[in-house]
Amino acid sequence: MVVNARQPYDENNIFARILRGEIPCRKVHENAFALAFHDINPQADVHVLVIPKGPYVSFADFCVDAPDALVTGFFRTVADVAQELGLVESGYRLLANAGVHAHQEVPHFHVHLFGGHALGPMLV
Ligand code: DGP
Repeated sequence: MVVNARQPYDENNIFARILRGEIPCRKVHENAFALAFHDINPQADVHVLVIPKGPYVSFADFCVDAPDALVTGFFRTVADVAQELGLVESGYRLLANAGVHAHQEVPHFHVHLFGGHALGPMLV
């Protein structure tokens, strides 16, 4: 099932449930803005998801609807997580799937953080 960018926020989506502590995750970092945890189906040696603490389906929803402090705090947290995981010197990749064409599966905005080895070129 992929996400239609115009769908309303589903309070029972899997990441909402992880945020509420109803489903366990391998936590990497948590603060007032975001939660970072390992992807259940890693596509790289390091594959971490960073999700904002708020009801946003897509990247667009987040950028338009979230308060400035949350947008800033979220993206600073992504950078902090990359630093804490030791990825900054070697490099890493950020990716956010948005909507049907990008095959977004979980209807809670999230950033994928990939690293830990030399990554292949971006394929579309
Ligand atoms: P996307 O296609 O961008 O919506 O990717 C969703 C990612 O979420 C996918 O890489 C697998 C991951 N995922 C799905 N369910 C769970 C879960 O219950 N726990 C964790 N840790 N990751 C999950």
